[in-house]
Amino acid sequence: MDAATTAAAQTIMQRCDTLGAISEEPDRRTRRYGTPAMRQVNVLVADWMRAAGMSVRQDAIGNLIGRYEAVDAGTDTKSLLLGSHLDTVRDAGRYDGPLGMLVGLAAVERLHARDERLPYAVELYAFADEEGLRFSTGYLGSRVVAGAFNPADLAATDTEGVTLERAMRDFGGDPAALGASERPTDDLLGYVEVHIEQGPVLEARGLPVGIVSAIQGQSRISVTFRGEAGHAGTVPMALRRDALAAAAEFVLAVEREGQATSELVATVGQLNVEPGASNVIPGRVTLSLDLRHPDDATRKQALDRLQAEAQAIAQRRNVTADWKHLGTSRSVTCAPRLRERLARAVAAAGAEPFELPSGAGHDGVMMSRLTEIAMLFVRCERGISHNPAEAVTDSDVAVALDVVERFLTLTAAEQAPDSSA
Ligand code: HGY
Ligand code: MN
Ligand code: MN
Repeated sequence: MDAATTAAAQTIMQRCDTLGAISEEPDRRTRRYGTPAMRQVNVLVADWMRAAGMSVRQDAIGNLIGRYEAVDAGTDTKSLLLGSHLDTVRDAGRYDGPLGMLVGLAAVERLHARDERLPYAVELYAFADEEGLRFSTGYLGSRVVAGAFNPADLAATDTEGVTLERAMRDFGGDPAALGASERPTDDLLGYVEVHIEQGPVLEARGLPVGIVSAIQGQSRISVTFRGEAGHAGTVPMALRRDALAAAAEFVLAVEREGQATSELVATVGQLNVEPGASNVIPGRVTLSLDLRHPDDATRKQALDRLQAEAQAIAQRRNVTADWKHLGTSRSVTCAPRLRERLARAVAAAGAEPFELPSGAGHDGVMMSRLTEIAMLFVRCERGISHNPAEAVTDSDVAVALDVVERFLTLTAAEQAPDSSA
């Protein structure tokens, strides 16, 4: 690897550290949509984009969009989209999201440093919300760009009762302009996202990068069990309508369903117990359900089984179970044409082209509604993610940058008038 690319990779790592130090919590890394921490990272990233020769704008929901114009830009100029997200889960790592956006930024920065322009524009997206931590609605940023935003979500509230609409306005967004933030598709060459693998496959195979074949679909549900709060000392066990005991039975049913259905992953990540006192029988429990599978029909069948099981548990325990659908994203296949071009770029960079599916969701799911998509995974240590121990190496990031730059060159060659694109 040449010294300049290695140095650029080190800058990417330093910027991941800089962004990773910006959090809404003092003792762990958390950046939810629309918070001052997100405003802080947007300011920093906008400065980096402008220094890389990009024009920069913030759209109606707060996505940051940098554009590096084409040579001889005109009305028929095409655009290649790069990007990833800047928000995080709670107690997050520093690479999930920012790494992908920063590799794209570095590729543009190096074009600018060489005073080079491509026969197409490069647009870099720093999405304002992919994880959905604050409002439980994933892909909020890329949904708006893809024209898939659900206006009903404006009424979604966070744990403090703040609506998405309020948070958007406070973040400088404009709910009335969300429709205008949908990206036109007539000039698009595709969307390419670099992201940490968030799994152990590349490390197990000793590969620095991998090409994503498909992104599995997912369902996000909220289930509320309602029983009757009561005195822990006076209500006999036989007379209780314990909402937490019902929820606990359901959590184990979710685990059994995940274990019983091949390739299904089923997770209860959040559980809120009310009133939440040690001497009170829980009257109400709300939990989250995250269900994923490469095949949408299989995921739907598992979801139906779990919904029936929640009702059966509720009936047995004389409580109620309310099932609230928060969001679904279908499985998405990455474009064969872009995967093949990525494979050529990986091989030219001296790495082995290897394809693997993505268990995690990514903004590419939404962007696939606009254009063809491709993703490049970067090996991460022990596959750990959604965890502050998330780790990648400078050398793997340098390979990823090298691959992206070669991909940009191959894309330019395909734009040449005599190419058989
Ligand atoms: O949940 C996911 O798959 C992604 O990290 N939002
Ligand atoms: Mn994530
Ligand atoms: Mn991510």
